[in-house]
Parts: sequence; C-alpha cells; structure tokens
Amino acid sequence: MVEKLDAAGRAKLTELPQWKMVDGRDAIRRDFRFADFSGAWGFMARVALLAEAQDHHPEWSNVYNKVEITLSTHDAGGLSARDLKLAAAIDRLA
Ligand code: H2B
Repeated sequence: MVEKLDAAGRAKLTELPQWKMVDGRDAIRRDFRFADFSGAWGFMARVALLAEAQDHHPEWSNVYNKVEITLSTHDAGGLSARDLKLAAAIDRLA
C-alpha cells in the first residue's frame, strides 16, 4: 500500500518549485514548452521510459510543442513520495 505524503513529505515540495498544487486535487502539475512537436515528443518518450522504470505514471497531455504533466498517486488517493521522486527525475530531463 502506498501512503499519502505526511506533513514532512509535503515540506519537500519546496524542492520542486516548478511544480504547483492543482486546484481541488491532491496533485502537482508542471507545464513544459519546447521548440516544436519533435522536442515535446522526444521529452515524452524519455518521461515514458522513466515512468515505466519507476512503475509510476503521469497524467499528461500534449498539444504541438506543449506538454502538461500532472502527478498524483491513484493507489493512495493523492500525493505520495512516488510523485516527488518522478517529478524530480522529470526535472532532471527537462
Ligand atoms: N501511477 C500513478 N500515478 N499512480 C498509481 O497509483 C500507480 C501508477 N500505480 N502506476 C501503479 C502503476 C500500479 O497500478 C502498478 C500495479 O504498480
């Protein structure tokens, strides 16, 4: 069972300043913009490999050069340490 983040875990969100809490949900979101579709798709391919390796998957959308990623842990009903780990790994790719 994956646990939702406790207060100490939530304090670590300050280490991910580009990720913002989603209104009305226990989830975080970051928007990315690339030069063109090829840049966005290449990024998504790398995120997909990360997600598979971590067995933790994003909610996301792509429109041409924009990618919007929302992270939340469905098994926990909100944010867990898995979201922070994936967000940090995505930041290193971006
Ligand atoms: N991704 C996300 N974002 N939340 C989950 O709860 C989740 C997941 N659960 N990826 C994983 C897969 C689970 O379904 C598998 C069986 O480990």
